[in-house]
Amino acid sequence: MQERNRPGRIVPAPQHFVSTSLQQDIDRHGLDSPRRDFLRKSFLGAAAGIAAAGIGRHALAADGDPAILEAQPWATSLGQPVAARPYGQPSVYEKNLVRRESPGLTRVSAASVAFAPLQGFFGIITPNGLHFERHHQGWQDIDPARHRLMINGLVKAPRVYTMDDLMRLPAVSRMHFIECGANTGMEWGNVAVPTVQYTHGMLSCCEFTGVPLRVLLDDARADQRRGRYLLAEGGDGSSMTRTIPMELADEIIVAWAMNGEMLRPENGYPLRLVVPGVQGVSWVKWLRRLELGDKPWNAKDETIHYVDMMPDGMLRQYTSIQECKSVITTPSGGQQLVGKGFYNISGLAWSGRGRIRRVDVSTDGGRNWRSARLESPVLSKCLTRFNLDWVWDGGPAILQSRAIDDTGYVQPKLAQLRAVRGTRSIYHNNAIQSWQVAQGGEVSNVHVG
Ligand SMILES: Nc1nc2c(c(=O)[nH]1)N[C@H]1C(S)=C(S)[C@@H](COP(=O)(O)O)O[C@H]1N2
Ligand SMILES: [Mo]
Repeated sequence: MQERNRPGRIVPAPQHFVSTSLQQDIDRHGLDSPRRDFLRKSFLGAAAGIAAAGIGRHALAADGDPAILEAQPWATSLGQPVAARPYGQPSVYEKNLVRRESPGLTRVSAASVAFAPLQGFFGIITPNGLHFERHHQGWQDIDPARHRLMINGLVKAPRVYTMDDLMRLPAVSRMHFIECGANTGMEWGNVAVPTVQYTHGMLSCCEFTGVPLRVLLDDARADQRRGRYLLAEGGDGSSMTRTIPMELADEIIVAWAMNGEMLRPENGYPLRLVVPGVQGVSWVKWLRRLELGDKPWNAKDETIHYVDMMPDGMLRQYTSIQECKSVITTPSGGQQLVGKGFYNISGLAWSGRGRIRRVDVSTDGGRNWRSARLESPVLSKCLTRFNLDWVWDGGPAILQSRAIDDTGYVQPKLAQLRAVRGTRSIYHNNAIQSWQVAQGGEVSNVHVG
């Protein structure tokens, strides 16, 4: 089962996840949300515009508020002991923030995708338990003692490594995004899904730790002249094999860790390939073999799948780099603004070719643009967080973000992308996303030329 969404099979927005996400966003943005109150207080004094907008209530107006007048149970009782939960868990109040499967997208859940809840993330790092997951034949929890990595092909000294062998080698740690080539693939023809979780949630970003591929290739005495393409093979039942051109080799990591701990089983434990800037399918999980060759392999996942359908019906092969893209994560589809005044527009930008240079934000559907603040760090082939102050006048608005990377490439409008790529593709939709804010504050997914 592929991330396939043939014409006529565009996935509608099933009613139940529209309401789930609304519930979630009422939790997140409703007046009763503890986070909202916290945000209101921390905004105070941050900028003159915010003070004028009057986000927090004046202390006198809080008169009669039990949350400030009465002693709360957490202030008058003994808390839980240390290690009550030996492996930490999120607050019960965050239980709606979970990975979600898009109902009807695939026939079986073992060959499917669970989308990351981008609307609830801060900064650029994806928590391990909320990393998106995409499997072609289900996930496995592999015994590391029985896992091996073989290096063969155009090498003078073929090798087999145990995990212990690998973890003795010099390691590096790098922060990179991973995006499935099919991310936003449901939106080529028409509005298909309601929230940023489903439009852009095949996207995550971690600090990965592992051994540079170069170290292993040197150890195996790779043929530098003839060895031009690497075949990466996974240990699961999907026979996942991908061709990787050696021009990319310098940045590739054979990784065992994400965000400071061993990989999660869903994400390839105990070993996965990290191929910065390249679509997720090449980040082979449960990595068991690397074979050096002199030409592309034309494996099943690079001939009938993971090819770009062009307007003339031809299929374009080996378009592996994820081009520059961005999306506003809040306010975003399914959320509800709670009255006019100050809001922080926040989102993510990334490019498979390098660093983000600038992100412009429009609140009027692309007529006027303002440059957003890029929060540090701004790293190559990594998510970049952007923020922009916005005072909502209570009227209709269309929010868009447009990223520019350090090659000068500008993220295209939907109409520009469709003019070149048509509407029948699945992969590599990096168009500008539009969120419509209605008079009443409801935010929804719309397509704007
Ligand atoms: N062995 C193996 N590797 C794999 C896959 C798979 O099914 N099997 N799925 C690929 C696809 S299509 C993507 S988008 C990424 C998803 O990585 P994640 O599940 O860690 O988010 O893994 C890739 N690596
Ligand atoms: Mo993918």
